Amino acid sequence: MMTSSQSIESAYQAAKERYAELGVDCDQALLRLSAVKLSLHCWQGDDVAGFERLSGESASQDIGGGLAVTGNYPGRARTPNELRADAEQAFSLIPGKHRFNLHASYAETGGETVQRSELRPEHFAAWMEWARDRGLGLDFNPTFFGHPLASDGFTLSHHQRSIREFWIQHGIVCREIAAEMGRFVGQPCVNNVWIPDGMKDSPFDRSAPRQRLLEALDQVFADPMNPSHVLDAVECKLFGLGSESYVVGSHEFYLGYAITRRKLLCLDAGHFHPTEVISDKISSVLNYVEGLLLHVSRGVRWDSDHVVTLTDELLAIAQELVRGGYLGRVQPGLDFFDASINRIAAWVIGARNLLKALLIALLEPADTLRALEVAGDYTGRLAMLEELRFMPFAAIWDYHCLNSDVPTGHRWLDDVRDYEARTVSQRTAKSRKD
Ligand code: RNT
Ligand code: ZN
Repeated sequence: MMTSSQSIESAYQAAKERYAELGVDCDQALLRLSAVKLSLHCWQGDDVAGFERLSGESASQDIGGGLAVTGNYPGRARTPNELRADAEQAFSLIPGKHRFNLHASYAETGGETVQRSELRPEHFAAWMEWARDRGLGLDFNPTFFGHPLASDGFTLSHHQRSIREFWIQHGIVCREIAAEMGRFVGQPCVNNVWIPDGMKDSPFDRSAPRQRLLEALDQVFADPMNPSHVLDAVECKLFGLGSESYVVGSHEFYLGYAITRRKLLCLDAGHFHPTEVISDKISSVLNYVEGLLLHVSRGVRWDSDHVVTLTDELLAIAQELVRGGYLGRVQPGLDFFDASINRIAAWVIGARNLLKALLIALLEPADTLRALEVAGDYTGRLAMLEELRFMPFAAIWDYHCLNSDVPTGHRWLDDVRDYEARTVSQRTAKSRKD
């Protein structure tokens, strides 16, 4: 009997020959896949709760900003150490070396109350040490929600100067924190600005909040910073819960901002009309912006943040990145939150799916398809694309997992269940460990 690693290797050899017949080099595809660094969002691990409030609050608390986490699966991370342990467990099941994406609300202040406008890099020292020790990159986000000064739905575009200034200051200190993170871990930290500002019902004045936002952002970004430490990104949105009629930071607002101020544009897959897809936007906006941050997510009806599955749109996003040669200019990140299933499994499913989609895209016979298209042979193009859907990419993926020391196939779930039995299920709403 063959051992499972032998059978994975022989399946790989057979699949590799099939791909070679199409002119595709599987080893090369895996090399390219290994270089991809995903940004794994911390907030799936604890339902976007952060550590500013006391632990033990119900998982479905209102985090504000129109963000709603539904579900009450037991065992959410309640402390920084639990979240780090859970993230490590997830990373151990995802092939490759990646990045961890933090929000300002995950500061560790040692029990002290620190205003968001006064956060400093030292409040993230433990995160930085943890990341550097494990060879992880870090990304960052100022937190413009879940705060009394955001409770009326406005932050950087607030009509009241003092509130606006509080949030501008928050934006400024977060950039400094992000720059220190990037310097410390030795890879640039993407600092992404998303604000919830908007209105439930039709505003009378759509213009003034946008002018205020523009000025506020210019103040946040006034200090030129070293791009090898921090890269600024701005995230647009069409509507949110409670901001159905008007969002200040709309697509056009931030597209213009990113172009004129040379920022990265963040496209979140769940932030557009239900039939609108971000895959078709990538090759357009990259003519004008230097780079993109992607929040790969899955919208379902009114929710923009379901766990990423291997959908046609996920494949289309991955294909755009590979076909357009954009992997060097686009930072792929995940953004979803589901509290109804094991949270570590949610991370692993989403991250493995994004990597699988990239692998499938890397295994396309690009030259052949381009030639067919240029020749006007759309019959051949369609036939080839349909054949590709049924190629043995699972054998290539398994081989990649084997070589990356992570479980192949569905075996990763055994590790998650084991960890759950040992650790996560021991957590109760009331106990607090560190
Ligand atoms: C909200 C945005 C934003 C958040 C995170 C928590 O609609 O997508 O990216 O999900 O900052
Ligand atoms: Zn997002």
